[in-house]
Formats: sequence, C-alpha cells, structure tokens
Amino acid sequence: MGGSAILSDDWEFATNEARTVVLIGRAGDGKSSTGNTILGRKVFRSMPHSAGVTTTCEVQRTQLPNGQILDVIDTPGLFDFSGDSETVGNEIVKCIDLAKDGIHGVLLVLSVRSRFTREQQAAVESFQHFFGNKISDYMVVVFTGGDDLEDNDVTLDDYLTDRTEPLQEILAMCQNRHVLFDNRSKDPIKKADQLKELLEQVSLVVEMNGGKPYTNDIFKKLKV
Ligand SMILES: Nc1nc2c(ncn2[C@@H]2O[C@H](COP(=O)(O)OP(=O)(O)OP(=O)(O)O)[C@@H](O)[C@H]2O)c(=O)[nH]1
Ligand SMILES: [Mg+2]
Repeated sequence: MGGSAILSDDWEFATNEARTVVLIGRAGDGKSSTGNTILGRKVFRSMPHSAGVTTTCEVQRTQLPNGQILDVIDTPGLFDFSGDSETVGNEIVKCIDLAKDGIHGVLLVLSVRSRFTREQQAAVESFQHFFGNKISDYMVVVFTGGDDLEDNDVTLDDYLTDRTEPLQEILAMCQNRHVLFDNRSKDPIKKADQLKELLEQVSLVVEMNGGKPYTNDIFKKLKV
C-alpha cells in the first residue's frame, strides 16, 4: 500500500498544473452563474431576467479541494448573432488568448428552461466550425436549472428523452457527456456533488485527449 500511495501522490503532483475551462452558450442560460458555482464565489456578474449581462471574456482562478488549480473563463453569449460576427470572432480570439496554457474543457451551458432549437444547434456547429472539429472532444454539456426540474418532479433522464432532435444531436457530438447543475442551491452536499461530477467529466475529457489541451497552435493551424 505504501508504494502505491507514493505513486498516486506523484501522479497527483504531476496533474497539479493549472487547468482551464471555458463557459460558452447563449446569453442568459447561466454561464456566469455556473462559473460562480464552480469557483465557489460570486465574481462573474449575473442578473435575473436579463441577457447580455456579460459583455467580455474574463478569467478567474480557484484552487479545488484536491489542490488542483482551475482557471474558469466566462464569455458573453457567443451564440447570439444579433451581435455582429466580427465582435463574436474577436471575443473568441480573446478567449483563446486568456487561456495561455490551452483549454482543457469547453462547458456548453444550456438552461433546461429554454428551448434548444435548430438555430441553437447551428450556433454550436458554427462555434465548432470556428475552432475546428477537434473542439467537440473537449466539450461537456452543463444543464442549468436543476432546481426547476426538481420543482416539477422531472428527472434529467425524463427531460432528455423528451428532447428534440437538435439537442440529441449536440449531445451525440459531445459523446453524451453532460451534467446537471443547480446554481441556486444552498445545500453544501448537493453543491459538492454536482461540482465533483462536473470535474470528473472534465478529467475524463482531459484523459481522452491524452492530457493535451486545445491550444492556440491548433487554432492558428486552422486559421492559416
Ligand atoms: N433557477 C435557476 N436559475 C438559474 C440557474 N443558473 C442561472 N440561473 C439564473 O439565470 C439568469 C441568467 O444567469 P447568468 O449566469 O447571468 O447567465 P449568462 O449566461 O451568464 O448570461 P449573459 O452573461 O447575459 O450571457 C440569472 O437570473 C440566474 O440566477 C439555475 O441553476 N437555476
Ligand atoms: Mg454572463
């Protein structure tokens, strides 16, 4: 047991380099709230009943209970093409610049309270197109509004089987990696559990990609 303990300590030390996750999704679906839940503090501005609150990419750092340093990048609603595409493009580039050591996970935030339409699907696909197909290997879907499902006695599985094709297709693109979040929860156990589940999905993605984050190089190669 002693030997393996030393090994696992080494292993943990090796993975203690900072990781970076990026929150993407439509305005008002809960990106900033999800960021705050992950960080365990309210740093990203979030407002009820309004969309377009976040206007620029921002990074915040936290240290997880296991010692892992995690950088969380919040973004404006990149999918609302009411904003001109040049602005959206600039924000994406800025986001890549903020993730100096690359992106380990892309969290696609979708509220269970809003409908996932063909337009939404198209927006996710244009995001994928912009970053290259490889980006979907880094994606995890985070459904927000877990409290809403609970209030209506609906399980996530129920919710998902009822869903329309666009959502099914996006989930398939992410190899069905998804978690449910309740950003309103005050229950410490629930909060710890949902965070743990999310971090497990991110670790899975990191492993799947051989520990290699999505980097500026991949992005630049695509752009030339
Ligand atoms: N009930 C409930 N409300 C949530 C949840 N997550 C976010 N919200 C609410 O949804 C609203 C929008 O959340 P934000 O985090 O500001 O959304 P955003 O995606 O950052 O929005 P923009 O910055 O405008 O793009 C706020 O009123 C949040 O309190 C959740 O899990 N449950
Ligand atoms: Mg926001």
